[in-house]
Amino acid sequence: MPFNQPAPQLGNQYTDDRVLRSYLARALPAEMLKAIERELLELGELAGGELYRLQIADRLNEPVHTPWDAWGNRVDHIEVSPLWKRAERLAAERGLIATAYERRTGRHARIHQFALVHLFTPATDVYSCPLAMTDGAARALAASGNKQLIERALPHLTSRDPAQFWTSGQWMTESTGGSDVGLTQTIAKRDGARWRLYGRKWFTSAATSQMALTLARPEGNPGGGKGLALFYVETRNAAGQLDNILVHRLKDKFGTRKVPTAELTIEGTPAQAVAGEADGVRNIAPMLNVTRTWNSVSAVSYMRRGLALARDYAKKRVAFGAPLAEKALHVDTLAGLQAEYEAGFHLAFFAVELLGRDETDTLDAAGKDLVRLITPVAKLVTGKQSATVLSEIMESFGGAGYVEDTGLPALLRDAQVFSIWEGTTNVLSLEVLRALQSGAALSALQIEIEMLASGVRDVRLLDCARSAQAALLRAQQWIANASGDALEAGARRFALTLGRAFALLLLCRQAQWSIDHEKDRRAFAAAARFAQNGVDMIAAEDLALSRLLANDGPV
Ligand code: MFK
Repeated sequence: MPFNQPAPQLGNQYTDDRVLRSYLARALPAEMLKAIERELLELGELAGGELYRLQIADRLNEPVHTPWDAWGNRVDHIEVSPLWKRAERLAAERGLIATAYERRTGRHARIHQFALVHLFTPATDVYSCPLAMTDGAARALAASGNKQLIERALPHLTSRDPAQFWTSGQWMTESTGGSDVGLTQTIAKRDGARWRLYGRKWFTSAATSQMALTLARPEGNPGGGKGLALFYVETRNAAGQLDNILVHRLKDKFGTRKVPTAELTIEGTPAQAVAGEADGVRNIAPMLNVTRTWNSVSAVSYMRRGLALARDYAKKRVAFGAPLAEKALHVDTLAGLQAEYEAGFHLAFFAVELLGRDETDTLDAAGKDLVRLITPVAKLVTGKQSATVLSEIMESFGGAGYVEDTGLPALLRDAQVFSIWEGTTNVLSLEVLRALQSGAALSALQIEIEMLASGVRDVRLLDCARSAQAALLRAQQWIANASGDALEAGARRFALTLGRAFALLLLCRQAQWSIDHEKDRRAFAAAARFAQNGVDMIAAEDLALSRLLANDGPV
């Protein structure tokens, strides 16, 4: 009988996730956690059971675009995979969006919602993409104060009834640029009380949504982001057909293969202005901040999924006389990855907490500046971590990790998107510099730093907290002295240092709590290891040398 390696298995993804459970036990009142724990247990069971089996079975399915029907009618039908159909129903029924707007858990509603997101995302092959945009659209519409659109769309976007539930697209990217959105070429022309939009959208994720928020330039407006306006579009007319929207093709992407990302032209699509006839980028910003928070939690949840599989495999896989879980070098490798996950988790959920506090009006102006700072920081740090960790996870399976029908390569391909969409690492590093301009964000961060550090008592944790503070101080000294091109060139190192060092402090807080309340030193081990992994990226690079290197000669 030849040897067959037992496959890695998943258990209940809530029960098994010590990091999520310990965080919720600290962050939520005990009675509240008790009240919502059944939801988490059920979703955790689905994620590790039925959905995981469905993911494996659904592996080769991808969305299919049918432009024409048999009789020559343009239909642009997009059929998503069975997993995604199941995910859409579940998302509504389990309140993946509704939870944040019903606020059954009051000011903790965002923590509650994102705990569900953390369990749901890696179990549904990035169905979190349309959900993120749906949540972002709900937030941007609510922030706009446009009563008519709020009454029209919000009940659908936040519904728990699959028959009523809508998802929303976020149509920003054009071929002129996914980052420099001010170059948008789509034109808005007046048509009585409403508008009609004309243009080509180059990267419309999840093109199956019932509505979208998009940017277009009202005729006669100046160039740049300020001359754009934010528009609300319902994608289908009363007859159920796409309303002057042509889907050209679905993108042939490296990962997120289940996400029906389309190129489309809008050729007179009816639209309503959401908040006036200009300042579109400013008005869509609430949406971006929500989708970036989804991105952070999703990036972290992918690390968790990879680790859950790798840990189970390490117990079962015997090599050189013992299970991998007993091999010192394998243990050392997984420990480094688990530390990245834990630190990323606490950074992402800190952004979640800030979003919640922002929505429930408990933040002052400095607090709002802190949201603007932490949201991109969390997104860029966790995005980078996710791709790196999933690459190592693949390697931890040896050759099996490189084989498609294990389902493992898809994890790495999907994780690679988290640092790209919703603002690349570099674009968000520049956003971090803008967030500092008011001057209040760093002071607000400093208050958080001191509060976190003052709660640490364990002697070895104190060392970790001190190295985090030292890195944060160095980052602050660097930014106080940098200017011009040197400031821009160092922006990524600055943002990563801020994020990783702050994540270490958050991890120290959790570790101290876990020692005190759970007699558990695993979070402590994570903090010690994350400090070793490195949090200080500040370096005095010579820009002239960088130019020589990057351009392979002077330019
Ligand atoms: C798992 C979940 C993942 C989610 C899946 C979603 C899939 C969707 C796929 C996509 O759509 S990916 C494309 C997403 N696109 C981006 O994230 C755009 C990236 N580019 C940027 O973020 C640029 O920095 C930006 C477009 C904002 C630059 O444009 P501008 O016109 O140069 O903007 P500017 O001048 O910096 O800001 C304009 C106004 O908006 C300013 O306010 P004022 O008018 O009062 O001066 C800014 O302060 C404000 N603003 C910009 N970003 C903001 C913001 N306000 C608050 N928060 C922000 N983040």
